[in-house]
Amino acid sequence: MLVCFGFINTNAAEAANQSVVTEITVSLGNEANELKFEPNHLEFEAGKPYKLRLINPSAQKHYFTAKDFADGIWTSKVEAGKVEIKGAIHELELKPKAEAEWVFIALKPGSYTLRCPIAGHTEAGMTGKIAIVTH
Ligand SMILES: [Cu+2]
Repeated sequence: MLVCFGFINTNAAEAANQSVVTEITVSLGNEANELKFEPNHLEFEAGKPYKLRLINPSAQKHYFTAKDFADGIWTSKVEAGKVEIKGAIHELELKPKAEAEWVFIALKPGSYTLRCPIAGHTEAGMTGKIAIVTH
């Protein structure tokens, strides 16, 4: 599944979108404890701000690991519970029922790999693709 978060039809719409943070939710695992990211294809537009909401509805912990992607964005902050972390980050671990928000601007166009490095999870299909595109 390809999820495209851009929806630009006119220059006016583009101008209106400039200051709007696009929110995206990605689920790490699910309530059935399947080992996958939902969605597992993400697309961001270079130069635009995003709030990536990560949730873990499953009964086990998972990681959101995408180091090269993390190097291709400018992280403003990560918020989890009452904690706010400023600056670069490469990997997030989410315990069962946890959630976190990653606020960043997509910068470097490219195709990046997402995975959960917990033993057996990548092998079981807990992987994804992240694209940063230019329009
Ligand atoms: Cu996992």
